[in-house]
Amino acid sequence: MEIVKPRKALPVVQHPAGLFYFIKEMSGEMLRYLTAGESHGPALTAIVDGIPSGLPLTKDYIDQQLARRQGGYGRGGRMAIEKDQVHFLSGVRGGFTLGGPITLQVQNRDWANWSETMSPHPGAKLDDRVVTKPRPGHADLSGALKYNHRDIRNILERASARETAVRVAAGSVGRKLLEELGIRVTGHVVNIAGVEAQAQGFSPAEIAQKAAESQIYCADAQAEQKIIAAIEQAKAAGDSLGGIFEVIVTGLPVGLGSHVQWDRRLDGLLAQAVMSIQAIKGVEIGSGFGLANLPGSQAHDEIFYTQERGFFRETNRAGGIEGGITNGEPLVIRGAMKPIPTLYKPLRSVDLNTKEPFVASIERSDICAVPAACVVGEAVVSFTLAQVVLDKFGGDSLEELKQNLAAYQAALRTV
Ligand code: EPS
Repeated sequence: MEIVKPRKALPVVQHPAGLFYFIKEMSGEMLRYLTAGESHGPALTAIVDGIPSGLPLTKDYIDQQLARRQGGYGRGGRMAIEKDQVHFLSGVRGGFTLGGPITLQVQNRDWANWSETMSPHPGAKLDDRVVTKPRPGHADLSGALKYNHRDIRNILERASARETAVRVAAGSVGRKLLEELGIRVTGHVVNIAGVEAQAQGFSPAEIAQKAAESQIYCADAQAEQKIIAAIEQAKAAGDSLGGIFEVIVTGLPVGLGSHVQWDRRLDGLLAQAVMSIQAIKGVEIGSGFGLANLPGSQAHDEIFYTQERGFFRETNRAGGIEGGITNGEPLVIRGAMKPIPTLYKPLRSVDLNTKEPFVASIERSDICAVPAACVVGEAVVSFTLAQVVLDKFGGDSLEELKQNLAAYQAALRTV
């Protein structure tokens, strides 16, 4: 354990030897969130702790993001039931944050159909809708073994990507904070089922506009048609499809994250955030895996300087991060989503209790949720960036944060 000079009030622990130690404040710990809730429980909840006071925040702002997450061609029957909306239970008054914990709640409309099965009380119908057949690709089997459950429902309810609804709500708070500082987050789908979308030559604002007009949040209308046809084909075949989304962030100051410690490197923090989204199997920053194929002379971004622009680059293969630190270029990060493992065309598996092989029964499912994952990607990237912004600039009110950032930027201009 490392002893550090406290910057803010830090938790103090009693050391076994009787000495008091300060716990090292982890990167991002000033701002954090937790989520709670089951897919067919009454609601999903998030507590966001560490947002400064004075941030304008409305239900409409968050609901817009929730609606985007529910959209996208290829969604299944559940989305016809839900109409996600946020309820503020604490931390916001008159459209502004107060500086205390913000509690966000998204109710599950499907709860009406599950209230007896999912009841927390001893009278719950626990024999209802029991799941004993683990689906390959889900948390079903490993979760049931680890938590010693005989009914896989006790795992799948929490493992479900339904949880991402409230993660988008929490991420939207981070996104709003970034917007106030002139930082913009744009997401778009760049690949579904191997169909590549071309967005070269478009600015992030153009990409955002084109993606907003697309049924699959893709900036390439030709690719969109091919992808919709592929989703239709997969649906007819009882199959599911994965893909890749990209998040671009502009307006980031130089110097977020740090090279000095492994858990402060921003690329690592972002990769963890994106990888934590259900069904994500790969993360890439900038040219990512492609860099492995290039000689060093073609893999880096040469440095230029003019009085007018300061330091700048002509290319952005690093995706805006060098040495774990933002370099002033746009952040570009991609997440690869595997095809949803709940299939109409089931895979072979083995019953948890009888150990008999079976072919899974058909369950309601989405065919493709890559557009939804893109919105979740924007949310988790926003939250992580809000964490490192507050880590570097601090401030208990938005005004103080803005002053701190402005002073840093003014100092940078004198370099
Ligand atoms: C999910 C299974 C489906 C999806 C769900 C994620 O739900 P259900 O089991 O109720 O049909 O619709 O996604 C959402 C509910 C959502 O809001 O995105 C899963 O198993 O992960």
